[in-house]
Amino acid sequence: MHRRGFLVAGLATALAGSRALAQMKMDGMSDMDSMPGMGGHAGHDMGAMGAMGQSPTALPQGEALRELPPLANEAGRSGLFRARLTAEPATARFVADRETPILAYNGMSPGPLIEAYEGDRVEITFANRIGDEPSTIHWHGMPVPADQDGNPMDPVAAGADRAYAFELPEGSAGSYWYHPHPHGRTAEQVYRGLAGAFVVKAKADPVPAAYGDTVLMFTDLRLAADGSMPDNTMTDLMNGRVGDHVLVNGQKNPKLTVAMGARRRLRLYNATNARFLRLAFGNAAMTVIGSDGGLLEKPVAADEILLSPAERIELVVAFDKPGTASLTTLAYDRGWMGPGRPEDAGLTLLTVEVSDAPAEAMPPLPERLRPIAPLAAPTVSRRLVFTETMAMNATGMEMGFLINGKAFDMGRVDIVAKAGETELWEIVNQADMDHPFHLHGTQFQVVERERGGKVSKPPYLAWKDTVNVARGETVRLITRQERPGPRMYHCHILEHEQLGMMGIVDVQA
Ligand SMILES: [Cu+2]
Repeated sequence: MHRRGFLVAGLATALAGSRALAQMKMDGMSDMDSMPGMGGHAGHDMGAMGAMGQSPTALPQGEALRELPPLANEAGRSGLFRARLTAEPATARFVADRETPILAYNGMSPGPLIEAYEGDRVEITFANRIGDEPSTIHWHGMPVPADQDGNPMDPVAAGADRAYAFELPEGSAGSYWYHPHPHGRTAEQVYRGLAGAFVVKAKADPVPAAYGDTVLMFTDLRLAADGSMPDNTMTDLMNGRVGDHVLVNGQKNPKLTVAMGARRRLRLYNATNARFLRLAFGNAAMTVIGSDGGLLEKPVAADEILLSPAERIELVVAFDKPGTASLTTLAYDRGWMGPGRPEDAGLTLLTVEVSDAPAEAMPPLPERLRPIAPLAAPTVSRRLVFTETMAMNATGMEMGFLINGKAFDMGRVDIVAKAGETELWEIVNQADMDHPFHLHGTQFQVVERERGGKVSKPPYLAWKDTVNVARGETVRLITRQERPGPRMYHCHILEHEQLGMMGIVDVQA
């Protein structure tokens, strides 16, 4: 605590010339005095800094839940999904009398829902019309070739088009998403609105169709009084940007109406930059049926779930009691630097009205969903140590989010791996905050966690591409890259990724 206190107290006075300031200038901040609470006197007033961006703006609640509009398939034949995604400035009306400039895919935020099937070929032309900055589309979690993955080494220039093409292999059904991944600009492009869901459906799905299939995409909105989205602050850069309103499919606490006895299949996406969502469904029973990379082997009942940034989970929720069933947040301490820790408990994200009239009898969930083969014994092991460094030096305040002591360098390969080889990755979090670890190019299996000398096994086998590594925790996972090429691994608190917590594994044939 002493260290943190020192650093935070020194922060505002040391901003000039700091790496963090350079970052903020890149993000469009030209003048520190334009930040509320950050004038020349702010050095001692951490309360003002913590209040930055806090907005009393009220958003309407209780509107009928909007299902994400699907992206139309222009191919006109089965086996091929062909479409165009244009990223461009747009406006949204979160509050009645104010327009909010956002970034949108095809005019929407979240972007349109892409639904394709295992075995399909996907051809999507991306048009970058954001303005004067590069972008990419990263197909988060999807088994696409390295040169189609939209990584930072492969930018799409402002005004340019780029065709992405890949096949969806058998067995790849799951809840993926797409978002920009350009060097140094990912955090801002995402919080301004660029993210969408990509659901790969199984040809034979064991989950009863009567449950429906609804994506709930969580994003995190901060609005200034004039309706605009404020730029990132120092607090945001340290902790990752947490907004004032958690939205579901772009709406605050929307309403879903179901008949008593209904079961609903819900795909929950944490598409926020940095908000940890520990969730419970009051008055309704949750069963986990899937993770980032598709279905589990069998359903697992859950009282609560933790969804860290970029994670997804598939649930079946049983609405057996009449009245109201609410999806709410529980307290979760993910480690917070400095003042301004946001409220995280007691937020209602979705309200479900369960009518008295009984639903038509629903078929039961099968006891087995699909087999998951455990990855074979690893032949290589790697150790990745996450640290945060914040120190004063001659030029000011230096913030670093590091892996094995190094900040990301696009010209450096950190790990050389071999396609088809099974590896054990040990992710060691020696920092003061939780860091959700994401690996591109493949899905992995978590085998154990260790914290305070206690080792625990995960409650079930699952395919994951993102896993939270709590502060002081070590997560061991097994992974295998099937395709050659460079792949990113990074913290999915996007501000941390941008400030250096990322590396490259080069997979060789
Ligand atoms: Cu992080």
